[in-house]
This record gives sequence, C-alpha cells and structure tokens, in this order.
Amino acid sequence: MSDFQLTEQQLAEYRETGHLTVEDVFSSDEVAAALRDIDDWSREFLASLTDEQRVWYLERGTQTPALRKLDNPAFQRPVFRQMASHPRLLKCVEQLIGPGLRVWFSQVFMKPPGGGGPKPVHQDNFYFGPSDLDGVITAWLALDDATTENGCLYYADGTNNGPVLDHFAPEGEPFNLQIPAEVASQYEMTPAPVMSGGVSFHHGNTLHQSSDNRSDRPRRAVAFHYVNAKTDFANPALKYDLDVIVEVAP
Ligand SMILES: O=C(O)CCC(=O)C(=O)O
Repeated sequence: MSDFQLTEQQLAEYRETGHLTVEDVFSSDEVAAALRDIDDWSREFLASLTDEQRVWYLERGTQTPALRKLDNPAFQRPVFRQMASHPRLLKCVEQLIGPGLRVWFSQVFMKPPGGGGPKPVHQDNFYFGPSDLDGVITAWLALDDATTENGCLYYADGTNNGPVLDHFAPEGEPFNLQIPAEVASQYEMTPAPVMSGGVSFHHGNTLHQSSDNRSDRPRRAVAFHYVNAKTDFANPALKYDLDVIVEVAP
C-alpha cells in the first residue's frame, strides 16, 4: 500500500466526531482527469435518460438540463476505479475501518451553480443496513473546492456513536431518504469544507447533509462507500446491485 499514514490524533478525531478531513490526497492532475471523465460521461448519460430517470438524476429548476448525480463511477469508469484503489486513499480507509476493502457503491454528486439543491439530513447506514455499523465508511472526495457557499457537507459531531434513526422518503422521491426536519433540527451541524483533491471521511452512522450551491462555481464530488472484510449491506433500505461491488484491497 502506501506510506501515507493518518496520525493517532486523526484517528481519535474520527472516533470521537464521526468524520475526518484529509487534504491533498489527490493531485490536481488526478482531479483534472476525473473532471474530464465526468464531462464525457454526463454527455452520454444525459442523451440516454428515460423520463423516469430524469426525475431522480436531473436538478430541478435549472434552465438547461443538469445532472445531479451519476451512479457507480468506481465500477463504471476506469479513472474512478483507479481513484478508489489509490494507495494513499486505501491506506487511510484501512486505518479507519480495517482491511479487506470493497467499494459496495459509489456516486458522483454534482451541484451546478445557481441550481444545485440541498441534500437533507440522513445517515448512510440507514440506506445501507450494514451487518456491522462500524464497518462502513464514506470517502467523499472534493473535485472542486467545497465550501459553505457552494454546498460542502455538514456533520452532526458524535452521531457515529449513536443509533441509526428512522428515515422517511417524501412523496414521489422514494430514493431521497432523510430524517424528519423536527428531528434534524435537534442536531448542530458543523460545516466540513474541503479543498479540491482532499477527502472528507464519514462513519456510516454520522448524520450529514449538504446545503444548496449559492455560488457561481460548480461543486462536484465523488463518494466511495467502502466496507471492510467483515461487513456487507445485510438489510439495505434501497436495492443495491451486487454485481457492481469493486474489490479494491482484498
Ligand atoms: O454530496 C452531497 O451533496 C451529498 C453526499 C452524501 O450524502 C454522501 O456522500 O453520503
């Protein structure tokens, strides 16, 4: 693997707050290659969208059709498979959740300027229903600088050590699982800005959200959802395709 090492202090911070920001995991060239690939893939995907897919994949309220997300980059696209298997990233993930790593699911999240809407408060472990709550981690890699203006993530510190809460899906949005606003308002959400090439790691139980993009810059990121050797998505709330799991460090 890599000689890149998280410090004891960083590991303690992750255990206590349920998230950790590590800057400079990827170089600007690696990020530029990923962004070029997103442009190509987005063009192809936009041209092939069915009416049903448009509801879930397109931003609402933009003048021209703009994609909100792309699924399974680590499986679908060699550039992202390489990123998900990058020794520096894997070293961090292995220190945080242990060996035998697989990417069970991955997503590119996009927030175009003037249109990128918020993602409500949720816990990844509600979506994934893992056999071991501590065996899942999301590595959220900022492709653009992610700030409070363009929609960085916000976390409720310490909720990694609490329960998985009930979620609901709004009418007509079965995939948009979230906790009720009156429950979410009881938690203080801490912004986690991260510069392009940096990674914001979060535990599967950590409550998180992102705000809307109020800037004139895009906010693009890729999330790799890793599990360790002992863990699988035993009781997922949505259907996940087992054929797209990527073994990255068996
Ligand atoms: O990028 C976003 O806005 C949401 C990301 C997220 O919820 C996640 O990576 O778990």
